[in-house]
Amino acid sequence: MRRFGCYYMKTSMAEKLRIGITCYPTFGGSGVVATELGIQLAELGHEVHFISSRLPARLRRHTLADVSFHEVNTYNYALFQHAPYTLALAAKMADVAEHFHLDLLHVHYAIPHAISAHLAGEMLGGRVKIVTTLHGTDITLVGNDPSLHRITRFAINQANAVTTVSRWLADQTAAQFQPEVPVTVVPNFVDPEEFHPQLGEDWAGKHYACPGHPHLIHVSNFRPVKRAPDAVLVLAEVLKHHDAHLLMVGDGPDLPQAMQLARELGLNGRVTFMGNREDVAYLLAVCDVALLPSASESFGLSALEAMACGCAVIASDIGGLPELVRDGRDGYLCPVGDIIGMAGHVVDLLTNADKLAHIKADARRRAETEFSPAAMVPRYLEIYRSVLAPAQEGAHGG
Ligand code: GMT
Repeated sequence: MRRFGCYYMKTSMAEKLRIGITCYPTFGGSGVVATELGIQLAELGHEVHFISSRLPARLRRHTLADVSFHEVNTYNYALFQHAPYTLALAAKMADVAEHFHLDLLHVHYAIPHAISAHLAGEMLGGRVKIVTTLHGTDITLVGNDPSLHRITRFAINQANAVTTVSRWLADQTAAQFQPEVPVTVVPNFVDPEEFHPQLGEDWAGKHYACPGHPHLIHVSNFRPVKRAPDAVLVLAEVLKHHDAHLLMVGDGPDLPQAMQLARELGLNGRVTFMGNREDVAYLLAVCDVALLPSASESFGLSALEAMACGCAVIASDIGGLPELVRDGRDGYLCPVGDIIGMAGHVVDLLTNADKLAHIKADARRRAETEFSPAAMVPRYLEIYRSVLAPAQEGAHGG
């Protein structure tokens, strides 16, 4: 049960904003953050409209009483190779913004959402403001492809405000796109009441875990950048020295490879592949150590969710992860692909109960205090108010 009253004051009618949020509706971190932000804003009394191709995954668990969802439907004429989603989204954004008098559109992930928002803004004669949050591969991979670089830069520069989820990503954005607009860092956040260590205690699904064994967990979309098979290799190395069980949560292109590796290494009784799950928080809460062996990570939301559930995090020392995981305090950071190093830290933690307990508690405390909605949502609201300020002044003055 959420207790938002503890976090902030409810918004008065005069301060109420009407906000459109667009994100990918899948289990990806950018969609999760966008959804949680929308829920938090609605809890504060703002009017929130999600505009997306499907109901965002995390919104399925939420009662829709205080947020609206507008589905983008594409038209696939026989002449087209692909239905034009970017245009359908732009048209839907403009419709929703006009009908519900939206103050702003907050889009998560530049491609194609920031382009659609710009088009919607143009259709409405600039009456709706645009805030774009860059999440990672929209800058480092997709937006950097020669076919999309120019339009990504254009979209960034058309926004009224741009945010990134880490300092590292802000630096990457500056280096690769030389933005002409200021870029503000607003790190991701986690709801410490939804993700907390006690969740596992009375959980009916406990049987997924193997009682009596220490538990490792890897949660990702199993894309190559996550290096999910490395988690299996770490487990194999750990088992040479200590008992352990690994939960592999999520689905994606590298899942078959990770499963095959587990079979080849004879780990079948020691690793459980669980697919996509709605109860990730419960799974994290019954685990001790979360593994994030990614090759690139602008922030690492799954590390933060693990920390909130009291897991120590063993992660790659790359991207925005060092801004989240303090080496030696919330877990350990190792070079990408350093299986032996990662396994060594796991074994060290599993054989040293006091150290593990300390790190688990520190990780939880950091998530709860420094990466909470209370810490981050006001920063987004400040950005919203700053982009709306000139318009509001004009409206009052005129
Ligand atoms: O950028 C992506 O590949 C997808 C994106 C997502 O939707 O999950 O992940 C990025 O955004 C997350 C939320 O801000 C971050 O926690 C992830 O670190 C980031 N992924 C990468 O940078 C690879």
